[in-house]
Amino acid sequence: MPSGIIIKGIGGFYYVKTQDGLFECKPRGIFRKSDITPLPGDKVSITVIDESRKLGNIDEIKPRETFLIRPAVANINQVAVVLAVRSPAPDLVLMDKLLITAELKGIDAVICLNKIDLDTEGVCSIISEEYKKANYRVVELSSKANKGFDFLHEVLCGRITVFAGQSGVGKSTILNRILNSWVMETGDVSRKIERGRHTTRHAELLELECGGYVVDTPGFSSFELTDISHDELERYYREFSDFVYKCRFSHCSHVSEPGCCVKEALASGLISHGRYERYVQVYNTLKEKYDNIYKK
Ligand SMILES: Nc1nc2c(ncn2[C@@H]2O[C@H](COP(=O)(O)OP(=O)(O)OP(=O)(O)O)[C@@H](O)[C@H]2O)c(=O)[nH]1
Ligand SMILES: [Mg+2]
Ligand SMILES: [Zn+2]
Repeated sequence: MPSGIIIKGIGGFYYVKTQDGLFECKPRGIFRKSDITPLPGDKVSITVIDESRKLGNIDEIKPRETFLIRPAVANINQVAVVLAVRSPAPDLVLMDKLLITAELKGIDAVICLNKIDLDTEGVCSIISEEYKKANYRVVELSSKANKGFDFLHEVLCGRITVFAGQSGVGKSTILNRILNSWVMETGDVSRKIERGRHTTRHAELLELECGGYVVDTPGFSSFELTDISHDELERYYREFSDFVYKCRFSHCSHVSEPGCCVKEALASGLISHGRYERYVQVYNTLKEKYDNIYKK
């Protein structure tokens, strides 16, 4: 039984990339009965029905390492959070929420600071320093000025990466550039990433020549955290991890308690003010939500 990875699903058919090429497959009836829907990114075993016409059945879906809901895609191991230095104005709270979600799901994150050709105010270096301090890799990019793509290539090879971020920051433009230079020909249908409002809501994995896959997603205008409570928020800030367990109170929220080591680290410049202030903002929002549910 050949095995492969689902790169795309359209109208009940799934396109499975195997060593012997791309197969158009139907899932076996058993999946419908057990309520399991195959997803792009799923690693599967198939039975070949017709070798020459490349048709098959999906027999088995391997356990998922990770699972995203929007877009619905499995086995992603890296998220590239894209932000523009300008146009649209950077929404750092939205970016932090995406980073928090990645940490929660155990997906590595890299930051793509895009449209650096528009950076006349030094925004790029401020944001870049802030997130490097928080232990994130930052790729400074411009599709227009053709900058940063060598480093991006290095970051993407061998991983399954989803591009996410605010609407209009340039995700599809980056993906198109990748598509034109580093993507394998799969003999597949669509060969151009759509732009703007019509961006497909169905994820498609594009295979890189150097190994690995990339996935475009429609942009967010807002994004709410789910499955996280205020008292565990600290876990999803990489740069807090050396300090949180040293606070005087074991349940320190790092907002107003005395003897807080996170605040000490902030005062000595080891944690950036912007990230900390946004932590407090996100914390308060989550706490309010909790109080509204449980304290009425
Ligand atoms: N100046 C400049 N403009 C860019 C750059 N990259 C993309 N743009 C422009 O930014 C706009 C939005 O680009 P898209 O690639 O559609 O953005 P997106 O993130 O895919 O947007 P959504 O699909 O809505 O989430 C387009 O008008 C692009 O031409 C860049 O590096 N520099
Ligand atoms: Mg797009
Ligand atoms: Zn504390």
